[in-house]
Amino acid sequence: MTTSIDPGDEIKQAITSIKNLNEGQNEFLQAVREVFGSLEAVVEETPTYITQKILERISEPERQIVFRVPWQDDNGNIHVNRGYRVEFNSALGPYKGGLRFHPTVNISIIKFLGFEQIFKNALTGKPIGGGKGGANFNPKGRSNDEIMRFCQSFMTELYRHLGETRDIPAGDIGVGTREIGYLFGQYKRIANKYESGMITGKDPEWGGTLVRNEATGYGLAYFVREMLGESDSDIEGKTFLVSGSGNVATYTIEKIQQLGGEVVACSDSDGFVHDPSGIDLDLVKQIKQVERGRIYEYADRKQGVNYYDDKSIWSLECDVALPCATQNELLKEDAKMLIENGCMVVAEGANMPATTEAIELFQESGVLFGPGKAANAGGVAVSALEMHQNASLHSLTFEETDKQLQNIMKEIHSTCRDTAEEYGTPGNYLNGANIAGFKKVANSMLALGLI
Ligand code: NDP
Ligand code: 2IT
Repeated sequence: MTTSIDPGDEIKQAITSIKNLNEGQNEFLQAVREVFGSLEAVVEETPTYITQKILERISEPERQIVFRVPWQDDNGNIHVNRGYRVEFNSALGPYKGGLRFHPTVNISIIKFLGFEQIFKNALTGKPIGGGKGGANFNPKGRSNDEIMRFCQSFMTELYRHLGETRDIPAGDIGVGTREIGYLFGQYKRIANKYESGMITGKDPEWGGTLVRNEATGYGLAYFVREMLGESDSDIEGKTFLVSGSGNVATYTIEKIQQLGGEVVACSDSDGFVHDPSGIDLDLVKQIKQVERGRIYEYADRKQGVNYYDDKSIWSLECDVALPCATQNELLKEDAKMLIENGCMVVAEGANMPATTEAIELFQESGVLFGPGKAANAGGVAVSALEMHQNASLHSLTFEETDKQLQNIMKEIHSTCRDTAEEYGTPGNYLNGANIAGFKKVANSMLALGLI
């Protein structure tokens, strides 16, 4: 097909109009630029994406819900937080994506996460659209009762927008099995129905799926195994750095260790511990999951461990770096240190943890880079399995679900690798993930008419 369209120019123009419409939403614009940066050849091949304004439509949420969340602390003081749910795209299925409770949450953060989620969910091959939500609530230091009251207030407003065929939340930063329980309990009470499939990440005792808790971290390890396999290498004997010590970090460490890798550091937002003899995961779980404490306590309790709060975890030597904490936690300077120290592979457990400049450096230096929308898709993929199991009233064993997770991660890896190759950028998983995810969603949008 001949065309007068200049793809690079069209993409630039679309980015400019999206920027003008979303002034100051830096994280969202970063995510948009990162995806659109991979699309030149795609738009050249299919100019309909331009004439049908797919770039503008795909970057505008179908619906954005912002609401007041009033709650009372244990001393009777009243607090007001802001709640969000961005229902971004439902071309492939009902909105699906987590909830984040963290003081930094704002519309830009929720929109970047929702935007990423659209393409991540497409890569899983499951029939799920993209959405994200949360609140600028800080759970740190809050009692169990306070957390429960907050979750109840949050769900009292949000419940009307949710449902197993409409919008299905799950966890993210600050939202784990405990919070999912309180959220589900309040939904059940208001809606007066036991609608298991309206939320995922539930405790397997009452409707959850085995492996969902571990899925993001395990999935990341499986993805890294595939990446290393491309150069006939494997996890056994390699040295790993894992940032964070929450859900994703913990189960990444667990699976990497089971596969024979040596994890020598992990962190929280205050600092990191360096344990050259290998991270003792039982101790991390005791401190972070049982006591809800801080990672410096690890160094207090184990000999030969150093704690640092004045330098970056990425200054340590490693073969593989796995950022699993938060967005923009791995900067250009960090990338430089990792490359100088011989790091071969970086894969994102968190969403957008590496800055654009850091990614560019990795790619220029031949470091294999696995983007979050592919590498951390195991969490939402097992959420989809949870929805399936809820709908069919049939529960799978841990081993059965884990096997499915391994197959899904293998499939996502080969999709990214093959798509990158097909579009002339072999080894560029970022392009592969962006192109494969985008095409699936864009083609479905075209098929559904002007939506
Ligand atoms: P958790 O709340 O369980 O853990 C978050 C971890 O990251 C904690 O160790 C936390 O430390 C640290 N962290 C949070 N904010 C910052 C910050 N500003 N600077 C440094 N460290 C920080 O969340 P998850 O493990 O679930 O999520 C981690 C990442 O993985 C997020 O990017 C999330 O979006 C992504 N993700 C999560 C999935 C899931 O299924 N849960 C699925 C796919 C991606 P501290 O305790 O000090 O705050
Ligand atoms: O970023 C993510 O993929 C998640 N927080 C999990 C979403 C989900 O619906 O399981």
